[in-house]
Amino acid sequence: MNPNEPIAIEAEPYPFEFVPATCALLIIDMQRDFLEPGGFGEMLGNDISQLRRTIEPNKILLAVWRKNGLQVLHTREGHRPDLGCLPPAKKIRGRSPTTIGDPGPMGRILVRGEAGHDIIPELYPAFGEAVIDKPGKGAFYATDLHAILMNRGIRQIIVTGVTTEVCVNTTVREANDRGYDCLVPEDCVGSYFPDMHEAGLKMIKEQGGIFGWVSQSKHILAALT
Ligand code: TIU
Repeated sequence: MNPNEPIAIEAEPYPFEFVPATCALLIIDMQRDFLEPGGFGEMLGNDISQLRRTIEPNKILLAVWRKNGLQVLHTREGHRPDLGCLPPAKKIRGRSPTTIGDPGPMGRILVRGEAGHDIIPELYPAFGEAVIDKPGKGAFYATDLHAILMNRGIRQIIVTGVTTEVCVNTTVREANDRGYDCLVPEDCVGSYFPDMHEAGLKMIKEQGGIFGWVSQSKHILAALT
């Protein structure tokens, strides 16, 4: 594989052509509080198995991506310990008795520095991989992600992680508006709600790929190995 040569892979609504050297793998919010038994997500009554099925495919994709010397970035959703970046509306929305910033099963919920806020060990960032701490659902809002991608010459992004219709979808839309091509491998993204997962993917690839492309990790792996 020559990282400077374009590769085309099977995708919907049509093949995705990318140049590996200028394409980043962006792994969204694979955090303990969303994915682990006993975390905030499960405490709210969500089915974490729908998210946990993405761990293995992400692990394989990440290993192959790293082996090829390609760019990797990770995000975490969370807030300053003083909650200065937590909008009051976000704090109260959901009407749960326990909300963001409160003590939870793995420390204060979605607060930076707490155990539950960190990335699961299976996909832990390696030295040199940027970790973007974001206060919103999208990875571009109030972060330096766009600057980092531009400084590194990145034009295309493979977006994986959780959840399909919330943080993955919002990030793909933000990236699309900034001129990036996005590919979402469907086995590497997940939602607590299978119907929302399907809808989230459909929204990306409909209308001729209005926000990007949808594929499967096996097609990316086949192109890289
Ligand atoms: N990362 C992310 O998607 N955060 C969420 O709050 N997701 C939900 O589905 N709630």
